[in-house]
Amino acid sequence: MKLNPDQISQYHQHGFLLLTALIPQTQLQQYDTRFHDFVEGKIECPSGMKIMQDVMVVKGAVTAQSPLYGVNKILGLENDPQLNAYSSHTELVTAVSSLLGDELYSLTSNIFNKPPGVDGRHPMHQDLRYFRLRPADKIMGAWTAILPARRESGCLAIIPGSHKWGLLEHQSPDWKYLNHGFYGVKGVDFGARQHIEMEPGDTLLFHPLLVHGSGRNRSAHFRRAISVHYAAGSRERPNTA
Ligand SMILES: O=C(O)CCC(=O)C(=O)O
Repeated sequence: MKLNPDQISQYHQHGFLLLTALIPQTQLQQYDTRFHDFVEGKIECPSGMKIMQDVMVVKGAVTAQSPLYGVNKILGLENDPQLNAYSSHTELVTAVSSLLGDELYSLTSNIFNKPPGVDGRHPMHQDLRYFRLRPADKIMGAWTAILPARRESGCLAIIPGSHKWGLLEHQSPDWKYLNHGFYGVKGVDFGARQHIEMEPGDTLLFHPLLVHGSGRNRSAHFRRAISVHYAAGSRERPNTA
């Protein structure tokens, strides 16, 4: 889907753009079935793919009633053609190309699974904290709901315009159960936070400096999404030699 000038200026102004019903249900179903197959051990993970357990399950605070209830995310979808098909989905790539240009690389890709019964919060953070590539404007995240994402089930929350704040200091929040590698921004007032409720197929494009995170799943349902971060061909890797 080629973005129109209004959508492009919305992205630049607010640091995000919500595209409703971008990915069709048939595709979402395929990603979801594949996710189940990996988590349930029906197929082996290819190299580079990792299934991460939720910290509460790892620490024994919660007993997962099935493998699906114990998984926080699958990362590294690139070597599985069926899940990697998401990052080359024509509608998504065309939308992202409207902002980053035609030469795109996948930096990271994940399926985020937020089961009922675990804390599962994702602290408010900026994705650039995790990337060495620069400039920030040449990187973009895409996050598509596979299952409905409601406030009650821990949908994404964002602070509009925060992509203009530069890279903020991050720290490990003082939470009893914090999933591995999760950091949160320090000293930020979350009062302007907006919750982005999404239907399956809805897709959020967001700038890597946009402050965002997600809350606890207080519902009886899973919240699940597939995500990729793109980098434009014209980005640079800092010389670390
Ligand atoms: O899915 C979530 O709960 C958080 C995702 C996120 O923070 C990200 O994609 O950077």
